[in-house]
Amino acid sequence: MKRKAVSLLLAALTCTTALTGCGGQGSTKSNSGKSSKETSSTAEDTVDENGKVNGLMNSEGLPLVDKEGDYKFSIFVDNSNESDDFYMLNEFKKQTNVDVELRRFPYETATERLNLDLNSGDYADVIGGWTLNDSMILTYGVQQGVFIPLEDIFKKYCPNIEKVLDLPGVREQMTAPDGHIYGIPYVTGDTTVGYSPWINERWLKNVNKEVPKTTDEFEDVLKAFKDQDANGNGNVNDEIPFSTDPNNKHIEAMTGYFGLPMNKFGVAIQGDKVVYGGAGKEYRKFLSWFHKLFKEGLIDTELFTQDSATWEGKGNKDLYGTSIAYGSNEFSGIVMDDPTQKSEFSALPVLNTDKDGIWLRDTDGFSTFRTQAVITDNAKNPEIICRWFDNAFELENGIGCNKGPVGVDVIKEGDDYVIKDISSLPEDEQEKLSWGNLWIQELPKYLPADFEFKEENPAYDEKKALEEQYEPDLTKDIITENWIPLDDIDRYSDISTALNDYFNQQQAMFVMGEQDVDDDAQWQSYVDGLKSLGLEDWVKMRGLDGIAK
Ligand SMILES: [Ca+2]
Repeated sequence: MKRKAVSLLLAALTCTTALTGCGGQGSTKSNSGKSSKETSSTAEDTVDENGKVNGLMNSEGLPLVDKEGDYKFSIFVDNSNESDDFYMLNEFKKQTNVDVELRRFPYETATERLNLDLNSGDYADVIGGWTLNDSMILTYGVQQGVFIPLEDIFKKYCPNIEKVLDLPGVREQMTAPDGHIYGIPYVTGDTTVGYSPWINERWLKNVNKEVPKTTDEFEDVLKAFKDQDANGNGNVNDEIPFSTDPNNKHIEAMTGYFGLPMNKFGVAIQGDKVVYGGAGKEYRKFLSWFHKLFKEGLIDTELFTQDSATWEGKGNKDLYGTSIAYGSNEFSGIVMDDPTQKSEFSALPVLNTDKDGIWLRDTDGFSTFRTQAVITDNAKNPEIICRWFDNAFELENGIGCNKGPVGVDVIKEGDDYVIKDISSLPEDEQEKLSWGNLWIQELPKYLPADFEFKEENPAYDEKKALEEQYEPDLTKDIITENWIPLDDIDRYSDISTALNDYFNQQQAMFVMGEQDVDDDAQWQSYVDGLKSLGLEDWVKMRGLDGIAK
């Protein structure tokens, strides 16, 4: 579910991604008046003799306002739930006395609706979900002041949000180029290794091979898979030694085996620099090696043409020796989260670690989404809204939003939170406690990244095993996102699309041998093609340190 959300986010951003921190020096013009007015908002707060901030909010503790109906705010969000009845939303109303009016639209129509709202001036007090992006923060926040700066309110009233901002790199990621924070941070536990190759251990046994440690040994194993009846069905010709998830092929990640760990946009880590790697000699080495495997019949011939269903179907028929995937469950045909089942696949080790082999660290164990909720200048008493979110970030409220309310389907035992089996509850009760009905999952919530539930029958966690295995061979740093200067956003987006299409199309041609990666003139022509699409400008806007040669 989270991955779906992330892919939506990426789509919405059209990869407004780049390097470390935001800083994004200068670039964006700030629209003078508005920001300075809003910056002083908490300085003008008054506290009366009853301890009320601005005549309404209790300065400490719960409830936030004295009685139900004293304060109400609206939230615009993309969400396709059947009803407005969210378990934790009701809990928060009891805790805070604050009412929420939801304006929910499915993702497909939310963007258009939000633009209409913003143009008409009749927008909600809070805008949240996957429809926001960096460009909107710059336009409606930095330039127009429709979204208001929140950092002073956080500092004064929101200890839980402050703790989240103090996590490594989060405040930098959240801070817009004008120095203000416009979003309520959404930080969520994430994997350090996204997509990676998985290798079939039963096949390895059947062909009498050890787990490979180098690209040569790997090639040797793939050949054995191809030449023998590795799946043991009596047919020596049906084995597909190597395949990959068609929507997330990520074969360029294997450039890490040759010393240049790279993401799917070709952005790579080279020592302490972040560079464009798609024109680099290591990527060329990888393509040359991978083309050789292709030529030897070791790679799925449908690699560049199949859809997900085809890929999964072949996996379910036991035809793969290796495949790249987020998790092997996606193609191995076993039932996910069933503690009695462990996939026959395990993580292929990072290859060539005796030389330069290294793998890209995707996250530091958590991801920061910086455009998940903003407060608009239509909101009265934005300090109440910030504290409402701050209260949602309390540990047991975070547990409630993520897994279920404590005392109902999560039980506290000592310091542990144990997930309770609720399958004996009536169906409508179970329905109320389902993930999508707990909380508007498109909005920020928070659980510490290292928080673990205690499960009575924990399922084998292949992802955790993978992370532990890869940890010594991961890059120290991750690739992060910068703020693309507002004036550059359209051009950046156009070049990104063109570069991406070209990179993928040329990759397929090199792998399949439609052009020769080992031919200097053909390689140079590919590199020139990248440059003619605007690679050099793109690298500057993306804040990279250069282009790997
Ligand atoms: Ca066979």
